[in-house]
Amino acid sequence: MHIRFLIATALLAAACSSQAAVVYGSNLVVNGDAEAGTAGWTGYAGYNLFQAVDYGSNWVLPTQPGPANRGNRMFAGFGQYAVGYQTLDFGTATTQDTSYALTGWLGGWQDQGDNALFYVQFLDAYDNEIGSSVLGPVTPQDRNNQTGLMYRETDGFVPTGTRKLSFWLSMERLVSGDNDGYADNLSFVLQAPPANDVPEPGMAALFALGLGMLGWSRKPRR
Ligand SMILES: [Ca+2]
Ligand SMILES: [Ca+2]
Repeated sequence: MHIRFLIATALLAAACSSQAAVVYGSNLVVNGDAEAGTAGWTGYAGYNLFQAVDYGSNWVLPTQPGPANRGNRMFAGFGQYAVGYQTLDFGTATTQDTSYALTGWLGGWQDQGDNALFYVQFLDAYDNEIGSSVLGPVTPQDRNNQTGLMYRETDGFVPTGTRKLSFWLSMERLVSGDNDGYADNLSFVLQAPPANDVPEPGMAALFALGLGMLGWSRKPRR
């Protein structure tokens, strides 16, 4: 009897970990605040990966416009075009009426037009883009020609059938040697559909299976 219980538990654990399921209410961008350098981000062939730089006189001062909780580092461009991305696979499609909030701080240097974009792709199981959302660019006019970062946000509903997300951060250099497209505190958060929607059928069934087998295995033997 013990074996069956263990198998049921193992199956349940394996199914739940591989069917990662959709995570609500927390930031799904890995290292969106640059505090871990460029960890979590992958470069794209033919482009430079952006860099993580310390707040300071070469870039944005700790006292210049930007997030209050900016930490020690932010992202800055590198070369003429800098690109990095990360992809998250839920292993299952998002439920209808799942909504999202995309937020971040973007900016640049003085009156230079160098800028940053934060772009999210909604992908189906075959990596087709079935929707997208973007923050930026923040222009020198937006910043009153002041060095710093400005808060941007947008929200909406996740396209039905979305199974993966790809987050893209890119910077474009328009003036002088440094690529002064800046970004920090990038965030993408999902909100669950209203409670009366049907729960995730796969996991519900697996839980029922696991608990059913557990109950069965505990029946006294005589
Ligand atoms: Ca930071
Ligand atoms: Ca520049």
